[in-house]
Amino acid sequence: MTNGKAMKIKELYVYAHELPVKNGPYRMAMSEVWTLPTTLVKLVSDSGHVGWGETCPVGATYAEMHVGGAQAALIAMGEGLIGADVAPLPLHQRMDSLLTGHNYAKAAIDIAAHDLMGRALGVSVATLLGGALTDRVPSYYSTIVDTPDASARLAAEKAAEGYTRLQIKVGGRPVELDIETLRKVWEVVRGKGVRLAADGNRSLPTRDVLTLSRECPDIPFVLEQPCNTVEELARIRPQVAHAIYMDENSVNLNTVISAVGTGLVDGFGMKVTRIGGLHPMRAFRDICAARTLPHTCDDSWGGDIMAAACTHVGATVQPRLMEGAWLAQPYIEGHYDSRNGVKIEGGHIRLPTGPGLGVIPDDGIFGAPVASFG
Ligand code: 0XW
Ligand code: MG
Repeated sequence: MTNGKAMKIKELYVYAHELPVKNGPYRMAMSEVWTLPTTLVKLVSDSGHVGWGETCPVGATYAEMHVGGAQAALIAMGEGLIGADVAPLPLHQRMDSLLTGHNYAKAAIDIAAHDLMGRALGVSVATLLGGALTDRVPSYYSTIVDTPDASARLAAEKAAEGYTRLQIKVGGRPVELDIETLRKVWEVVRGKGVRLAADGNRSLPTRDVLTLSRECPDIPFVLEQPCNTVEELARIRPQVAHAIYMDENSVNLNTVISAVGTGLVDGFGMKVTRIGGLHPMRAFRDICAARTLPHTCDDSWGGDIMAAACTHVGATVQPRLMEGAWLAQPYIEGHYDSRNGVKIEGGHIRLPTGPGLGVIPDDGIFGAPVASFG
């Protein structure tokens, strides 16, 4: 119990851990990755409670995030966070007073603080975020950039497993191949209640997006982050028939507000760490709800801590707007928590039970910390 007193951070530990890609590589339009170094944060409060956070960029070129940057930012803030209030508003204020930007590093602290508060109060992180609307959160499956036949085979398999949404990676090759891929995928999933996203991961010239949309007028995919910049999205916006979702460009709440306010996009692929953690994610969720915009609640990669964070916030999204929580779990061997590891079953994720994130890493799994404070 906290007896109504503000809890302060007493100790902060940073750990490094490697997550090899099962059956790698994971291939997107402009990058492929074989193993992902992840960064874990453990907070201990003056009340003796513990909380875990995580941040794991999917390589160095997916977005403006880098494992070395995450660790450097956490180390830069470490000493200044000792004595800070774990409640999200004062905590974010303290982090912003120590370092500008670096949302993806601050997110690890934010997630750990939510976990700690939930455990101290005996409630789940979903409860702290406003309350779960479901205990079974939909995930979605993301293919890699592959041949049309291989993508269609996988799409059929995943639809049969129970996924209600499939994200087909496109880009980095002649657009004709992407068109053929989307056609073949549609042939096998049509009528099965599966929503489709064509994710270009910033790679397509506007010319190719226009061709893709023009050649597939009958396939109801959303175009997820097809081009590199906000300006390119604005240029194609009036010319394409397909809905547009923003992913990599939505780097903070300010960008989100502009994109929503100007009607630039129809939804978002959102990453908990890119936006700065669960506290800003809650504001993002509510902004989207105000304009009836669907969105995902994922991260770019990560183990059980990240998976639990995505699932908890995903459970608080109105189901009709919830596009799914993508997890790296199908690409990862094993779990941090051998009893309560977060899993996708039948395309859905059971909301972890237990206070906080509901996931507690097994003892000693991350070895010695790379940095410690307090
Ligand atoms: C499919 N994801 C959630 C996993 C990779 O990190 C990329 C990302 C996306 O939607 O771009
Ligand atoms: Mg995406």
